[in-house]
Amino acid sequence: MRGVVTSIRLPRLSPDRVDRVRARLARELGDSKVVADAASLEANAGDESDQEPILPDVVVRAENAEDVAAALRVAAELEVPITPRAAGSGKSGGAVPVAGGIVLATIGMNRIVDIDRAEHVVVVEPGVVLGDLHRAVEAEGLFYPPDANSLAWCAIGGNVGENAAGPRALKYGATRDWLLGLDVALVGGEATFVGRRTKKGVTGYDVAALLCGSEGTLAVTTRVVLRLIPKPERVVTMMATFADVHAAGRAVMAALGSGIVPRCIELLDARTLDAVRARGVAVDEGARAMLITEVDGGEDDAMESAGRVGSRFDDAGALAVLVAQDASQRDRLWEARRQLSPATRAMARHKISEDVVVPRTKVPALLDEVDRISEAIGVSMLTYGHAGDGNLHVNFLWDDDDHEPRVEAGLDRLFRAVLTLGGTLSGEHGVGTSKAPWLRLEQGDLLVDLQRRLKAVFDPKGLLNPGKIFDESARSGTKGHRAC
Ligand code: 2HG
Ligand code: ZN
Repeated sequence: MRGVVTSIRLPRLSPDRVDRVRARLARELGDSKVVADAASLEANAGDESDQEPILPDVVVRAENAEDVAAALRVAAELEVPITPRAAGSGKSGGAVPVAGGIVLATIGMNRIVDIDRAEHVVVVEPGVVLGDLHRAVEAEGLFYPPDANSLAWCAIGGNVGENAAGPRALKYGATRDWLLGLDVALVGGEATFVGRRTKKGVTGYDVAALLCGSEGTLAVTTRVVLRLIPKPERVVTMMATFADVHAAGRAVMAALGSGIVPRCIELLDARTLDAVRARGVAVDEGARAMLITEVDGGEDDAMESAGRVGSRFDDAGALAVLVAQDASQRDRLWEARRQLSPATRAMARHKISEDVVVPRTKVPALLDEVDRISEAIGVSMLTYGHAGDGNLHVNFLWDDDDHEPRVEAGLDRLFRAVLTLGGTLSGEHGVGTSKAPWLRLEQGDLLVDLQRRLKAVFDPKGLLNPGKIFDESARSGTKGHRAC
């Protein structure tokens, strides 16, 4: 059973209105694309966050941009909430239809439309799975770096909505850094292209950048234009173990000071290593922290770069630094890393995983605070994540339902500590419903209100993905002590 800490429910449509909406959608789109059977509603109710799943009233299975526009037109005309959804792999409640209404599913729009080798551009529909995109462009000798760890099932539409990142963000950045343009449809059904298809372009506001990370609250993506680069010739993967997380934290800083930019430096703390061992990866019992690091580059220089980073790890007191000897060793290590989210979920009945960011020099201070929080609230915690970016997944794991208020208190303390350290609440999973109660704490009233006004420009009646980012009512336990 998942942990349900975030629970927001907005008023729902009356049964009469539900009937009207279903009938109208079926008329506009055809019966096969408009479903409301129990299994379909349930399959579109939740995501991978701690937000309680909520059933929509109807699901539109869009097959093309015209379907998306038609659903948005009906939503506007009948004034019905509409929540876009790609793979539903999000981790902050973004795809949960908290007001019921329509779920607009774009996962069926999964064509890779064009891979332009000359321009280093790929054009895809929003339902394309990230791992499929990687394989397709790499077969052409090209490379799309963002690599959310859910790449086997997450889809590009959601990646754009959340500005998804992943381990390789250390060298290559997140989705927004690779996004050139978008075809989108607005509430009401109007459609337009925003951004560009060329490498450079500065006309007008950067609306594509604004929509990327807007969590499906401003417009719905129907096509995505992404930038590519040549595939690196060689990748070297290293695993370094340490006696404690502080030594690992020092090693991260030493590696970053080496003059090499590794494409990722992933940290796993002691409890996380137990989960890795349980997945069949041999890790020395004395190791209490691990860094998985990768460097990439040309055939000749990647190995030399790896040597330089590895010797920084040795100087910082690594117990061992091992270089993956072949593709199968490397794949096993990454498989264990990429499966950490489900593997740690299996360690307790309830799990919440945060994605806080601190300046990377402050990673050891954050880890100390995590230990103090865990002790203070009596809830087991573990941490892993993208240490090179200072972006850590701090996990709360608990079995006893009655411990939920303790977790709430722990979350509040964690977020305040992160902000005090100069950090931000989310590095890659977004605000959604999960972090909405703390947004003002980070951004202040003016910025939050400015963003609400922007939202009203795109969606004056608040029909598109309501209840996300700005709704502060999601966590009853934290109400009352949310003042900045
Ligand atoms: C990761 O880095 C993902 O594995 C998921 O961002 C993190 O769910 C999690 O704990
Ligand atoms: Zn992550």
